[in-house]
Amino acid sequence: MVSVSRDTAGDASLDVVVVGAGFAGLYLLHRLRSLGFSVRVYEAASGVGGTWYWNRYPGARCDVESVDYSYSFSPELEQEWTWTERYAAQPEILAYLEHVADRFDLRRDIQFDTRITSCHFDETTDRWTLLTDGGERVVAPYCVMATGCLSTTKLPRVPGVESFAGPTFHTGQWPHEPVDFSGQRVGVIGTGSSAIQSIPHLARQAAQLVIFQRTPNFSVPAWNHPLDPDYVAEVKAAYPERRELCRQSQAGFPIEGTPGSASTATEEERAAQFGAKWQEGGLRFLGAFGDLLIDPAANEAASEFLRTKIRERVEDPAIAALLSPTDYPCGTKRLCVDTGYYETFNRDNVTLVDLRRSPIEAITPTGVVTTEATYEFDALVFATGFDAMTGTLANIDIRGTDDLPLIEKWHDGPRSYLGLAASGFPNLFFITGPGSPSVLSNMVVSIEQHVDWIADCLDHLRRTGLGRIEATPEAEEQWVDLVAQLAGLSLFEKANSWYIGANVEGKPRVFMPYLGGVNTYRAQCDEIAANGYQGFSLREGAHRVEARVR
Ligand code: N01
Repeated sequence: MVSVSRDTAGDASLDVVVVGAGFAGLYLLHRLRSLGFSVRVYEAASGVGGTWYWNRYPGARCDVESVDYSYSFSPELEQEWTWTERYAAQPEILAYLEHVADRFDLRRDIQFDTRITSCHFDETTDRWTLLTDGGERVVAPYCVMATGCLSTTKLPRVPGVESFAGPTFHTGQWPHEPVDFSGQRVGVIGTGSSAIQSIPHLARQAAQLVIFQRTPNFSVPAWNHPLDPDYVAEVKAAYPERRELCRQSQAGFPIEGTPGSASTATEEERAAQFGAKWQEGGLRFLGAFGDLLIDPAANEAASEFLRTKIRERVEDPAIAALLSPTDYPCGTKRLCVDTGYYETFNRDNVTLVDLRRSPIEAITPTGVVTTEATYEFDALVFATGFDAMTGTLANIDIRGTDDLPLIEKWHDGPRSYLGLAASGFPNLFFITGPGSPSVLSNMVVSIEQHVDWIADCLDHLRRTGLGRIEATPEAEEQWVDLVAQLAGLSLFEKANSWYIGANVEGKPRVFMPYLGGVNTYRAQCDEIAANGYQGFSLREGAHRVEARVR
């Protein structure tokens, strides 16, 4: 356990407090500890893993290829860990993170089963005071929110939602023990990525599966398969170059070259390219052409290609039509990656209910009532998503200078500088926060970049004898404008997605991720640091963080 000193009030006192022990919190703890900072991570779960701790629903799997969805900071770790499938399933990713926690001896500085409920900045001491749900007070000059982008689950706002008498499950809070739906009548609400991954599994087990769909999604096959040992050896031999390609790419994947334009391609060229990318599978489809998320006509060609595939995979044309999105451009809601999703609707025990035609009126103790019918169930699965990107931060009472609540500052949408910091909230950092590439990139690449930037920044402050860093209102304003401008150039604002907060009633409609690409973003962050943390005001703090040898 970290040797936590106590201040005069007897509160635990650290250099840095980190909230969350997922991919971000684990690496941050390792980096900061190596630099000699005293750090403690607070984690609500009973174990490490973040999103991969909670999302244990059947079929949960990453949509980024496993060899790229992994840390690059340790060449030894890269060589000793061997991924077994093209897209790793949840248990394998969790095992990887548990291995990382053990290998780097991280657990001794993580306090599990502890939720941070508030986080207040004290301007007289330039320190953050955090309260835990167990009543503990923690004081530190620096605080980092490594709370993840998709960690606060959301139930549908439907009368009686809590009244169902049988077991209910949310995909984002799945039990640790296997759930057996054999012989049961099961209802699933939602058809996003989590539903699309779990539905084929649920359909194989349940006696009857009824799926309630409000908005159909586009999905591309994963073509998942065990990894060939020769391929793994090749990847391991060339990891440094592969990682660099990821860092210098648009979205954090090892892609060389720039894709052409669908608008200038002929119909035959488009068909050939879409076909080739479909065969490659997964998110690569959106890389078929460079203008798919910018040009409406280019996107419509891709969308129609995907709809054709749905018609090929689903036997009943009426069901295929219901499953085919027509009112938003493909990719502007997260593209799903599936294994046998559409084919599941060819099964006799599966029913699709169109909520646009007959919305849910209520959930009752025995089932779901729509405007047209009543469905009785033994179990209900909510695959209804998350209050993404800001929900978890909003659930913590975060207050900056002048006691300003973050939730009030972000009332009309999140405002940050680089997605890393916010003016009025000195010495507070977000990892993959709103305003950074985050969810539109390979998260591990973006997390490592943020962790390294923050660690270098804290080291710089310590070496220069400074103790307070805060984004200036002007820099923040410019950054918020840039993020909005980039979103305006894209098609993303045409969809009611969680990227734009549309899935949460009352949430401001603001597109949250930065669309300039991880390559450009990294260069901007590096330049800002090299220029003495341009856009931040730095000064001596009322505290001093001393270098320690650990
Ligand atoms: O959540 P979602 P998710 N009545 O918000 C529906 C990542 N992820 O957990 O679209 C009826 O996408 C809602 O309908 P609508 C990935 O980034 C990755 O599936 O709002 N329906 C929608 O269909 C993903 O994007 C993987 O009309 C209601 C569904 O519930 C993100 O997590 C796997 C409703 C929610 O879909 C979130 O995915 C899983 C209501 N009142 C997740 N409220 C990988 O592959 C909501 N819905 C790595």
